[in-house]
Amino acid sequence: MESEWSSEKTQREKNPMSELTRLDAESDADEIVGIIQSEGALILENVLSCEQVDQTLDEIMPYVDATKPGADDFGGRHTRRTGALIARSAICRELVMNATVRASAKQFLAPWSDRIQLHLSQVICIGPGQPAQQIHRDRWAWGTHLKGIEPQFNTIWALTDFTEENGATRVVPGSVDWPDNRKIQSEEICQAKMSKGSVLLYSGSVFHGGGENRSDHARLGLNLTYALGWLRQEENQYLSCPPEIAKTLEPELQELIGYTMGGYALGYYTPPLAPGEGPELTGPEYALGRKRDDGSQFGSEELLSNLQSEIASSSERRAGDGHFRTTRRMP
Ligand SMILES: O=C(O)CCC(=O)C(=O)O
Ligand SMILES: [Fe+2]
Repeated sequence: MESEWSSEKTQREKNPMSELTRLDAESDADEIVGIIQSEGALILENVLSCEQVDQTLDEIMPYVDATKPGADDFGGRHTRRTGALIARSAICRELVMNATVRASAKQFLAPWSDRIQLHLSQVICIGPGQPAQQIHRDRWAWGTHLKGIEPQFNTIWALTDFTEENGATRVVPGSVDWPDNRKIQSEEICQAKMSKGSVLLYSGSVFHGGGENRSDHARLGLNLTYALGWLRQEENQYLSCPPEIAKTLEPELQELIGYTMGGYALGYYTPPLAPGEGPELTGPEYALGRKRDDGSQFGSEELLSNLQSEIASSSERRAGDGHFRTTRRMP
């Protein structure tokens, strides 16, 4: 695929604060993660062929066309957001499992969790007339409580060209460690201009937002994001992809969307059956027919021993201890 942004500009010849780094699709996780850590975002060029983009559009457009525009300014009143893509689209399942992206997400999030999970799947269709979205951090889905960690690794797959006019994502390179209340200046913002089939990779900590669409056509991006395995997901995967559908997916994808334990004591359930008809505490895999009723257990022995090693090597004081003591009534 040819475009005005690919070819020789793939190399890192750029003004650091005004353009995003562009890498080719064969780049490895080490290189990707290094750049995301320092700059907060990059463009992986020409990951999908035009045919693959067209196939993706064939699968998702019936849902996008039937989607109502957003009901508030943040989501965008001329923007349509369409989810449940794992349940609805075979190609989206493949994209979410993309080896380079997953390896990068896993490596980026590894300091805080062995397990990563899908955080959300959403087509973002920015229509003509949509003003620029408020600049934000995606990690604010959890408020501002998480400190000192990177909770999230994100992708936006361009399903149309992303141009200055049609609302290419606005990004503030290098903003990952700025204070949450930092006012962003217009000269600090650049746009993720890229040809369809390219992918914007960005940290949950980088300031960014959807661009203004001044064109006469829609801008289509596929937002697939990953988070630490022990956090709540932005899109509730158990409802967007319930067990009847999740059963039909490959086990690795089942686990990626959340049908596994998030830690030794995180995510078990009890099927609410008549007395004696099912297990008590068991893992989510049971709902997909992948686990036997072999007795009540939080998580596996392995998860328990991982937790015990983590505790043994953790010497930090519990964050907020002082506040806890002075503001809560203790028994
Ligand atoms: O569509 C885009 O370019 C970005 C949208 C975005 O950042 C969001 O909705 O959180
Ligand atoms: Fe965002």
